[in-house]
Amino acid sequence: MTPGSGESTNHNSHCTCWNCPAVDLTGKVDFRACGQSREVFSAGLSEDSEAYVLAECKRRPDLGLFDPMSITFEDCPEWQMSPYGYLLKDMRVMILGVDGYLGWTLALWLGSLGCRVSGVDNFCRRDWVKERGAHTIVPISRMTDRLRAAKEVLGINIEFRQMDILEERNLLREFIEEVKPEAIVHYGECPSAPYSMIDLEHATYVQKNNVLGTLGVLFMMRDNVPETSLIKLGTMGEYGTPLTGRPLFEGMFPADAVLNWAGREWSMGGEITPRDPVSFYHVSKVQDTYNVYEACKYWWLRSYDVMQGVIYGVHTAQVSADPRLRTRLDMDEWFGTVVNRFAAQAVVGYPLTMYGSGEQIRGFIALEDAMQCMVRLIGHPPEPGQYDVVNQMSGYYSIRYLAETVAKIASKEFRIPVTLQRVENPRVEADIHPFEPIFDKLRDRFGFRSQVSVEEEIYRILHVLTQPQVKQRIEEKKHLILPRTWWSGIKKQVDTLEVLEEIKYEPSVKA
Ligand code: USQ
Repeated sequence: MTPGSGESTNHNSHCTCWNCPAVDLTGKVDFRACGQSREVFSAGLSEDSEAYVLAECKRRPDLGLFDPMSITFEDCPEWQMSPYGYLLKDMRVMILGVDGYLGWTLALWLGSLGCRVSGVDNFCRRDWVKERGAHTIVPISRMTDRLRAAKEVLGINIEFRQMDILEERNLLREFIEEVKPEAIVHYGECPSAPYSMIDLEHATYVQKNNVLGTLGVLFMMRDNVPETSLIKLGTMGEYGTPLTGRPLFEGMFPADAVLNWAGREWSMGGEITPRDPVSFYHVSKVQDTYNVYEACKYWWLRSYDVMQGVIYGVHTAQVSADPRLRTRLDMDEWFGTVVNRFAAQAVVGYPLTMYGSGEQIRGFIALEDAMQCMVRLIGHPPEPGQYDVVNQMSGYYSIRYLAETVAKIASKEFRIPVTLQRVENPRVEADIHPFEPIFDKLRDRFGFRSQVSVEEEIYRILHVLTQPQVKQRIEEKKHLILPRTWWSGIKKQVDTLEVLEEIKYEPSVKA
């Protein structure tokens, strides 16, 4: 993609030092309110009020003490225009989980925009996948080789430390003190619903790792970098798929939402919306939501909680620049997400595995689009004490539609005949349900415009997966395609319910 083409770049020009992580706020203020907006705070500064707040800039100490609302990003030389709006010059961004599918991709993306990227990881994603007998089908390099290649090919230096953010909190604390990140992106959690449903041991592990790991990060931020923004990965799956069909708002009810009961009415505006998570993994994300929300309320931390849809894809300009820079791609039942799995299945002639009716609907986002969203959020930090939620997806589709789309592209562009199958659904999930996600904020407030269509990204995935070395790696793990992790606890491989007709490529009459 051409960075910036057709996108909004001025979404954050009006932000002021009130939002800036380089600024220390000082003064006589009431720190007890969550999400005090600039407007609300200013309104409280009446003439007879004793409250006041002043800013001191760590990057421009010569300014002394000043009114934090007096300088906008547009006016500040430390904020410079990028294809995604203003970004702090050499912004220090720390990525927790930098070795993962998203973490590694984001590190390269941010590095190529001039950010000073640091990252931590304990390589647990590699271990979990290995534990299940699987492997990433797109081969990835060891971290030392990745770092070297990032420097050689893209000129990016990534400051990496190996550590477990839960078990080695002292190391993380030291690293945060040393780097003083201006944004922390938290990808450092176990992302798999089926992995959390294997047995008690796995459920416990996932919840402990995710919830307590994040809790530690919050305390460290309170003590060391309270002005830094936390961009925390949540999931659309926190909301579930309510059968009433009520809209899935972005984390909190909008101002005009009303609860009407027994002839009385209450405003619901600003309250966290109900959650109905769909696995013990998703429950861990709901617990995170409350912990992050509370930390913002108690300590004036600032966070965007990113409810990301199902991610798919292989491509960004940086990961495609060299084989050593590739990010992982999983296709096993535990760590492969559905579109990536379907593409892998198509390549080796395995009937695409739609669970149940295949009519389930989910929000989706391509890797490249997800990266764009993250940069926009980093460049537009929340206000002090602000906890906000974005639903990060670029569209929603049924599983069947996606299977058919993979089949059509495989058949038309790669001459691979593809069959679809319906298999028993090992999960407990509604397979016929209404779905009305609201995902306006990233577009309206942060200027996000999707740059890649589902068809385009599926083409790119198939292009990579049809390479002989990758295809061979799929063949080697073909036996891990059919799921055997049942939410009910039964131990057996799912059975096929129906095999659908092969989707054949029909050239248009013109062609
Ligand atoms: N599905 C199939 N066939 C398959 C695999 C999945 O029909 O071979 C269906 C599932 O039943 C489910 C949907 O596809 O309805 C999505 O499943 P998935 O495995 O692609 O994704 P999920 O388990 O929901 O989790 C993934 C990520 C997780 C993230 C979540 C976003 O692994 O980290 O939180 O997507 S969301 O689904 O919006 O909660």
